[in-house]
Amino acid sequence: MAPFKRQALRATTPRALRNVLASRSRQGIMIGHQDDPFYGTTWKFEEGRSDMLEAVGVRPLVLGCELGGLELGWDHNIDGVPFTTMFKEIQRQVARGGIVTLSWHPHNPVTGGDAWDAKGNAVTAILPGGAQNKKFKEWLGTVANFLKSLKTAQGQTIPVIFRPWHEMNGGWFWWGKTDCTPSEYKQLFQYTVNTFAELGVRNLLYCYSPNVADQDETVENYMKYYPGDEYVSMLGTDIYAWSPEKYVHQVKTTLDVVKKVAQQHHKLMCFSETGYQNTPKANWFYDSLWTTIRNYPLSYVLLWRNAWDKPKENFGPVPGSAAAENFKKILADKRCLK
Ligand code: BMA
Repeated sequence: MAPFKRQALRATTPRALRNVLASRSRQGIMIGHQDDPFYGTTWKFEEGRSDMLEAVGVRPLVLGCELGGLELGWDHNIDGVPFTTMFKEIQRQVARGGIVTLSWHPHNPVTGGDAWDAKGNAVTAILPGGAQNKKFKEWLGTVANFLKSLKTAQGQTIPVIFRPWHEMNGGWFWWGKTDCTPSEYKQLFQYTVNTFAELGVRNLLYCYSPNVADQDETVENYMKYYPGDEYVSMLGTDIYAWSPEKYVHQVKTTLDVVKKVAQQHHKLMCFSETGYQNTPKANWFYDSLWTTIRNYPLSYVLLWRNAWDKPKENFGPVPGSAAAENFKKILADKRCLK
């Protein structure tokens, strides 16, 4: 197989994107970083910059962007990123041969609080027949317009990975386990996919991404909220090193399950979110993260954001740090696509 080379993404449909991801995942794993071109640990909104580029010499092959706030008609997302800037950076990302994945932390449609306001039986309220269904449909319409607008400078459709309603098996989001049942959750996911289809959104590959399980992951537990094969193209998992001593075990046991399900259901797999807050162990990126995941058939691993607004929220390599030096060992590995 010819060595991997970054070339402008030519895929214009989800199916073509799926083929690109499948073929790349046979060659190796892509590295992703949330919000990479927007801000870093010591800067924000300076065009051309990237913590990852400055720390380890390459831009991430996968760019994660956040849509929260779009549903309310804001011109910037919940982390202060203007949607016009996001649009431009998405174009640049695919022109460089990169991939885009979108997360969405929408506000609570019942209480008006943020995504973490897990109250008000919001999922029941937004499904058909519920008191907030009309409002939710409008929200989906606003988000659909942004998704449909994603085109290259030459006017070609940009297909992206969309990863809505993530970490549903945790108790912190209004679509999570404390405030909705698995059956309601599945309806929410299906309703989102169907409504976007009705609204003419044709550029999404959907990703399902539960949070790490309380006990060792099992197929049954992982699939508890699964909306069905027709609604999902990619299987992910979000695991942070909140308990660093457990991390490697958690990642292995979970990825074993994700791999099994992905093979059985013919889906792509990714490590949809990870990181060790502020990476206090200099060898963590290579010794804990990379050596654990490198032999899985992962499409990519996405490190969460290096937040400009929250000093503790630092998950990618930071320029000049010992952890960034260690990160370079990942890039030197043949299993890493660069
Ligand atoms: C969370 C945190 C928040 C952020 C949100 C959306 O995990 O990083 O600070 O607002 O993601 O990006």
